[in-house]
Amino acid sequence: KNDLASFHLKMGDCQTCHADGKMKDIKKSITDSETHINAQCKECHGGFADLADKKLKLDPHGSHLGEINCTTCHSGHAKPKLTCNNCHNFKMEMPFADAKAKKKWDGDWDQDKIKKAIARGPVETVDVVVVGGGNAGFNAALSAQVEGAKVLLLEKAPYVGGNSMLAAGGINAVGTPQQKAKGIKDSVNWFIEDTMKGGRYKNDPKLVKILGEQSADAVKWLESLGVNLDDLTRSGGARVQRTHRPHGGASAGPQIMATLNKVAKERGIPVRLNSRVEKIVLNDDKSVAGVVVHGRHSGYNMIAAGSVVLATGGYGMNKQMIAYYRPTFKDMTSSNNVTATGDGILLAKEIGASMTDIDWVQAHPTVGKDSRILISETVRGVGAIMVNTDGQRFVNELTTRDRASDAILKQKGKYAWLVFDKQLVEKKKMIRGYDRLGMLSKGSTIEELAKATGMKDLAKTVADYNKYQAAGKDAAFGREDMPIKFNQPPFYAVKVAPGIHHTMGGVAIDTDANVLNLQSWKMDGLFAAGEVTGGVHGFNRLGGNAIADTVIFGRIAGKNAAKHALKK
Ligand code: MEZ
Repeated sequence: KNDLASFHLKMGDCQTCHADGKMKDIKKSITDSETHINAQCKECHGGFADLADKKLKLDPHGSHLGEINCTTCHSGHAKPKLTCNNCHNFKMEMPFADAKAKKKWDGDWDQDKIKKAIARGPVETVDVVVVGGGNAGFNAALSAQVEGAKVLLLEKAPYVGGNSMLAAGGINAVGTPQQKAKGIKDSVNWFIEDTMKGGRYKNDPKLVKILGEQSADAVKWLESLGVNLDDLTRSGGARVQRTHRPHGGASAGPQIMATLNKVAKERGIPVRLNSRVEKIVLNDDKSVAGVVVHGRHSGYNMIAAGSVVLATGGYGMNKQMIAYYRPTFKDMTSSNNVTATGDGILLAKEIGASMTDIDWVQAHPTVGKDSRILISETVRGVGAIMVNTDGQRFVNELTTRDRASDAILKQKGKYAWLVFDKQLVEKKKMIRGYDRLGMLSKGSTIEELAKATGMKDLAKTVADYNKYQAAGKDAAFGREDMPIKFNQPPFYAVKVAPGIHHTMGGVAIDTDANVLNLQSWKMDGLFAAGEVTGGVHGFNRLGGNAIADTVIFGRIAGKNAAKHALKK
């Protein structure tokens, strides 16, 4: 048979696993996180660094997913999954591809099994359950533990990270040593004003105030854990450079997530993978009693907890929810992780939580056309211009995302090109990544690039832009920051179109990250942070404010959840 287990028969025989009683032992050793199996894989094969194949242009063992479980892609008797192709479109051969497909373990939520799990009572008790293993979840878990709480983090995917792992940009913060070193004048009030203006003044000002005031501390905290955030760039809608990023132009998200995961491990916080929460259980007095979790191997079980933190992310990959809340975006691509299915919103709604701005969905203007790959706002921040199919600029590249997306959708073909030169490729590791993915068109002159892409007016546009850049004033669109003159070949272009990126609305929270009910009262023991919530970003989120939101409100939620549980 052509499956991984049969292949490994070389090492032993069927009896290695199937001898009397042996399967029982093996089954017992299989936890939902599949830790034991993965440890066994690594015992023979080493880690991903050992498996990385330098000869491959794109190596699945050396990706931004980091050291995820081997079983995320490979399984014993069943067909392997090319997890990368949740977002990419690689023509990569998977070994044992013709093994039989395995039944999905995480189909519908089974109400009958949920009821039975509640009736059986809790199999485990902790102080705080954190639902979701992205940036908000890990920050909540770490903060809850600092308060002395026994914490358990549950993640439905076979790997952690959610949308945070895909975050390319960085974290917005004001008053940091990085801004000081670059002589950037900024203030908390400017941060707040930019965020409110970007959100069309529909944000909750109390939440935005916290975002601005605690942003520098959020950067300091991430740095204290080992994240490098030395670089600064300017994101759309910000009046100064305040997006903090890793130096060398690497994407921020993978670095942050790898660090948080490592620190959680070092601090002994259990992170349980393949574990989807399908119910928040309430006591008769409506206080939180715990959750029902559906584990890939363990099935349905209730876990008792004094507090629950929802950190499940948004609903950008839930087609039904998009079609319902934002029908005009229903056929749009999405930059989101497959995990962004709105679970937390559904869980909270079911027990009477109130929602804020639930129908506000952000389209990021620059997702690679016909792909799910985000071309980071950083690319415009460090100098790229955006032009239409004729090679003409049509918008201030650093305007807010809603305006840039609307402007693109009015162009011929509803797409645009980002154009830049060698300087950006040298500066930004992430751009070299787009090149490896085959997304860039190239020309050794602007004219050559124009010919390759059919942008007839590109040479004139670039010449005009270079004049504005030299004069320090964009006479065409009022772009405030023009860091590069286009004069270093080769020249590059990448085709982009708007894609669903962030769902601004969600569970209503107060400044302590308590979830609010329909009467705007605190729901006793229920907290939430990050993209699952609404109110922080209003109708439009600024680039760099998501990581700020997830770190700041993740920490607030974790701390308050712990205090609440410990005082019970
Ligand atoms: O905050 C973001 O979503 C962001 C900065 C994205 C990006 O374009 O890199």
